[in-house]
Amino acid sequence: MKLQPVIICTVSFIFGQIPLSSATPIQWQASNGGNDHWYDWIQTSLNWTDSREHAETQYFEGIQGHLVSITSAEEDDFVQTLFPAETDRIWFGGYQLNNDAEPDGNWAWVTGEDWVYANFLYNNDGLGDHQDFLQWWEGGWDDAWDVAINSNDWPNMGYIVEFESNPVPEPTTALLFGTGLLGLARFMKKTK
Ligand SMILES: [Ca+2]
Ligand SMILES: [Ca+2]
Ligand SMILES: [Ca+2]
Repeated sequence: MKLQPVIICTVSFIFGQIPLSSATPIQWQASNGGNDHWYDWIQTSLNWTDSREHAETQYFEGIQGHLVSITSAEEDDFVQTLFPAETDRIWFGGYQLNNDAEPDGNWAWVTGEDWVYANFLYNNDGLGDHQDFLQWWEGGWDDAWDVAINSNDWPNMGYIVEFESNPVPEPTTALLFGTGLLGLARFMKKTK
């Protein structure tokens, strides 16, 4: 019983080190028409450039992350399930090349994927000149300046990270597989 305070202190110390900003990534499953990629909403007050770098330091099941690329209406719909619709100021991995003024467009994804889909709230004329970085804003996409976000004004700010590949087998699958091998080894030993 004397150990209890030590345990409580240790537990709170450990949990104090875990970023509160990140939940477990959620998979857009192929069985639901997805690509089996994993996505997560990271709550930070970083600007777009720093969020891009931060996303690339994120790993899930050994897979490196990147700021989300959204290349279909279906992927857009899935990404929107990761945060409340009324949430503003969430960075996505789109940016404008060459600091172009609107309506020039010239949008690109951090992944180099083709810009084949967009969901801007306003028509091109309403997009901001030299606002070159893609964010979620009041129910749709918007271009924004590359500025850090005041967390007092925007408590749910952050970015979406995407992990491209399928993870390693679930522990239960690995365990079953291992148990199967063990059974096979025993069977072969017996039959020798
Ligand atoms: Ca994507
Ligand atoms: Ca712009
Ligand atoms: Ca804008």
